[in-house]
Amino acid sequence: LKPVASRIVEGGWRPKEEAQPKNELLPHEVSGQQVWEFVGSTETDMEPFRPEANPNSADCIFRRAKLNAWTGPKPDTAQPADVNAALHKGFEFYRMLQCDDGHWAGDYGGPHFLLPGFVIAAYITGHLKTMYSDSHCQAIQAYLLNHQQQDGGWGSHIESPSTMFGTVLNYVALRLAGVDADDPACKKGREFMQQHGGALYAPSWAKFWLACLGVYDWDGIAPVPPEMWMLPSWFPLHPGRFWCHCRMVYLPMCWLYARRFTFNAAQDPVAAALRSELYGGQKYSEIPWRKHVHSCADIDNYSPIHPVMRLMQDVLLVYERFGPWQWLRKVSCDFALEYMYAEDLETNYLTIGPVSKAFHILVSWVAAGGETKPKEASESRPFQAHLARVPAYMWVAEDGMKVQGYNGSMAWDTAFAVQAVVEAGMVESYQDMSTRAWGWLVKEQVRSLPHGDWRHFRQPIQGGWGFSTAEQAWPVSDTTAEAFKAVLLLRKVPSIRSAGRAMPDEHLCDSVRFLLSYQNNDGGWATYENNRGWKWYELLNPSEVFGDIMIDYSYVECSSSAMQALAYFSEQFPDHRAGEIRRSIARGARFIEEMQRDDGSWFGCWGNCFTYGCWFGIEGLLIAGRKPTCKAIQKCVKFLLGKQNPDGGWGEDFASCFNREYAPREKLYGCDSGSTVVQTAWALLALMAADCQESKAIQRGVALLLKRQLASGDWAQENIAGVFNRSIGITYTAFRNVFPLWALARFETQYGPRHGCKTL
Ligand code: LAN
Repeated sequence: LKPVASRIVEGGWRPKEEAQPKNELLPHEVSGQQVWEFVGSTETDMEPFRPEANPNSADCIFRRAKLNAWTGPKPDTAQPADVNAALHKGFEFYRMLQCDDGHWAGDYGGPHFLLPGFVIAAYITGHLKTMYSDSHCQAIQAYLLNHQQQDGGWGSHIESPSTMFGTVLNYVALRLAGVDADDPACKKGREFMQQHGGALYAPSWAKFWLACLGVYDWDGIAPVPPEMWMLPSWFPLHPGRFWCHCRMVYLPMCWLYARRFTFNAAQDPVAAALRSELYGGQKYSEIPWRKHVHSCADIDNYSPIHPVMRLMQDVLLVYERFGPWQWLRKVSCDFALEYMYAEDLETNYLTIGPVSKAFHILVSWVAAGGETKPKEASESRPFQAHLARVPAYMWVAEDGMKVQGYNGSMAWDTAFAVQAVVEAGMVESYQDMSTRAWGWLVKEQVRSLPHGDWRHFRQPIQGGWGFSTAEQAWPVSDTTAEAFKAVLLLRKVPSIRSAGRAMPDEHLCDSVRFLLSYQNNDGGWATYENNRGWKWYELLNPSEVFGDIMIDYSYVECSSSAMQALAYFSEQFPDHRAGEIRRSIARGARFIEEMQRDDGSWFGCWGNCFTYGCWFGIEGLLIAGRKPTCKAIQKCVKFLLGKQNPDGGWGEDFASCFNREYAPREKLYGCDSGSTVVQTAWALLALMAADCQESKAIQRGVALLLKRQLASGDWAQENIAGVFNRSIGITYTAFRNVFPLWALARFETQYGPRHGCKTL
């Protein structure tokens, strides 16, 4: 389903780029947050959002602002004659997008269940207009309207068919942001909800927000008891064992649930109206809430609540009905609140992600007495500090203003850009760009929590890199590894070592300690933490809409990156923990082999999808010393070659992630083929690393990348390339530059010359 053509956000939007000076409310300095402002009303010449075609924004507004601000030499617009020229053109373009402090920023939108949380929290606290100016509100409305689909609903993410999760939340956001109930968009939205049973059939995460807003009764919510925190830590079901994202979302939820916090909806005209709009006019006071605890529309039920969990929820409902043990409840709630405050301070008020962020905004206000003394609560320090960090999550693109999936993907994008330029052998040609990227990466290594914070289930994080910034303080195994690889590669270049910021060797050793300690018993690496639980926890997954969220599993991507980083380190420091590193890589390789599917592929969990997984699988095995001719790698090479499209490219549909079976993409938006440059680049990187003997296939893939390069040196934004929790797509705007460049670099400097095909 495609979005309906709608209003376009007009010009005048500017990202304010510099890192913000330290705000006295915040414990740490803010790094690289973009603050979006509307200046004047000039209509710019930006490309309009193409709603009939691609819902994935091309990030035109940000990119145009960067290009306009560029004062260096302008790139040549001539058609590149060969791969080398295409590489230069691509890097010349990409360096214009680099931020002053050395990182790359971009739109990290995609999910459709984040913005509503921010809007609802802002509305309840009475701060919609403090958090968002009038222009922001207009841009938010535009975003919501742009992504409404022809059937009147919204998807769970920008490429998903409409779901109740997307529709109920975005409908509410649209109304709270000021759109009238009689607006045709609202009418269509209500029709869609009605066709699926109304908001009673929304999934639990949507109902939770409705309950906070006072437009759904707490009796219809599955219990989220805060007492779970009081379980002994050895107990298998202790939430400290859950995947940190799951844990950190249910943390504020349990506190709000225990209080049954409710906005006074009856006194508010919009919320009062929602009480009838969401249920097709059914009388609110007559709705049998208890009957709907488990109701969820079929279109949303990706991982239906397991009977074991249903039973547990039913037992807990009885506990709630007869009144929980008050003393225990109080102690548990106090702990939850203290835990949230600790998380606020550790993450400089960003929290781990956008869902918890919206809940923390609300909690900080309620805990400061917002219900009875709204003025004092609004002035309270935690609430004000939370407001100061709202801009970190906001982004404006040609489809409007959105909440991003994270506070950005800066470290991830910067690490890949560096690896591409190093592989192209062009560090000296792009000296300034490379030195700045080095400086930023060095600065962004996490130095906090060297011993962890075990009271709040945090293992040591010193030496890691986060996916976004160090101040966010949630480093990930593979972002650490990719950033570490970039740093290790750059420090070999003499001009960087002499011109750039110094990085002491001990800091490099910290990263090694970090990576070694993050390896799991199965030999693989998970994301933010060591694995602390078992697969069967998935039986207790309380969210209908996500898959595999209960524990931090080992992933092929994280494992491969970690192994590569450790090997790069050993090459430069052969004496530091050499035996441990060797054994760790060997165990990692066995894990990767076990994860390979019978058809030779690897399932990618964080990128779309098998093409992505295969790239990591192959690189991981190679770094562990497996030969390109070994059976596992050859099987994967065969798999990838079998998926090449007639036009030379590769292209997978999002259905691959959702259904866990390879799904070719039929056609790209407005294009005859289903190939995408990002997936083509992943496949090429994998095949060239494996020294694929079919050099014609590689040449055809490279030709597609060249053909799709735009006159500016950029590539067009194609379909959504990122994924999480099996069912949600997420935009990576940097991928369309860094991966084609990296693949061209590998072709030009390594594979091509080896196979006697230097130029096409
Ligand atoms: C991310 C983004 C980056 C991603 C990679 C580094 C690419 C991956 O290899 C490891 C996992 C990680 C860090 C990751 C985990 C889940 C995140 C944080 C996200 C996809 C970005 C948004 C998502 C987060 C869970 C969104 C909030 C939604 C909830 C359901 C809580």
